[in-house]
Amino acid sequence: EGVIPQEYTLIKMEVLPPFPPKMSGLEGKKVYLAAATLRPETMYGQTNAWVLPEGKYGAFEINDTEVFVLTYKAALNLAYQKLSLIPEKPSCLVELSGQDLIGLPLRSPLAFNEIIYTLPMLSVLTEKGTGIVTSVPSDSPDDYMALHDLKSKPAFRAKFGVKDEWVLPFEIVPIINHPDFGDRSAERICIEKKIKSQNERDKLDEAKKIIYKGGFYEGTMIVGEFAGMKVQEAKGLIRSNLLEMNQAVVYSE
Ligand code: A2H
Repeated sequence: EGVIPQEYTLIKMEVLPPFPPKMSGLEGKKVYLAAATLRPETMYGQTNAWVLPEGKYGAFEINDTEVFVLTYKAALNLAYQKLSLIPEKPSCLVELSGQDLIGLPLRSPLAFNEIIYTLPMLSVLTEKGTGIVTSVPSDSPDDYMALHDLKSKPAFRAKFGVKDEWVLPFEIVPIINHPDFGDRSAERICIEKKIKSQNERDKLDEAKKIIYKGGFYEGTMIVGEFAGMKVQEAKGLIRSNLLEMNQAVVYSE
């Protein structure tokens, strides 16, 4: 919690009907998991969304037709940023746990995978962003290790009721070429650092730092509308497009 405001892009990950029983009251509305990211240029490589299983979430009315699933804290911030049906007051239609969200099928902007699923990650912080994270295992060591854990540990899937078909078909999607770590930089650094699971916090933080620098300043987009362009230049263009298409909104905290 610093004093410098962090500006995120909230990616509107559309929940595909039919909704599960707890969410049946939302039928007829456009419902989105709102994922906070600092890397909108990586959205091509999304393979899933992450929630904290024991986290508390809600479905909040943003306007007459749109509902965002996120934490109460994020809904309150959004309400002060003019994104709430009731001005300056979150309007919660239904309270949901992270566990309730696991398995929801989503359609997310720019993702090459047409349908992706909502899965558990134990390092999601409910105090940061929206408590919803979109997963890009090509470029995020956290995302890579959490997906690796789910893929390689059937007992971990079983514990959270995760079906094989929500996880096993999803492979890394190369999207950015990193000068030193190639086009699956997160996997590469996790192997080099011998990171064994999503719980190795210090090693993962170190891995993130190492690939971020080169990736951002010298990385090149290898897919999408801006293929061939440096990440540094493409980032703002991709973000503007997402905002213009109403597939994302600005969020600061
Ligand atoms: B980033 P900062 Cl490809 N709990 O998006 C844990 N992590 C969260 C979160 C939460 N509540 N909310 C957002 N995040 C993640 C993409 C990405 C991200 C890539 C590479 C690095 C990266 C895809 N996941 O972040 O602490 C989100 O993951 C590296 C820092 O506010 C968000 O951007 O700086 C980032 O952490 C925000 O972290």
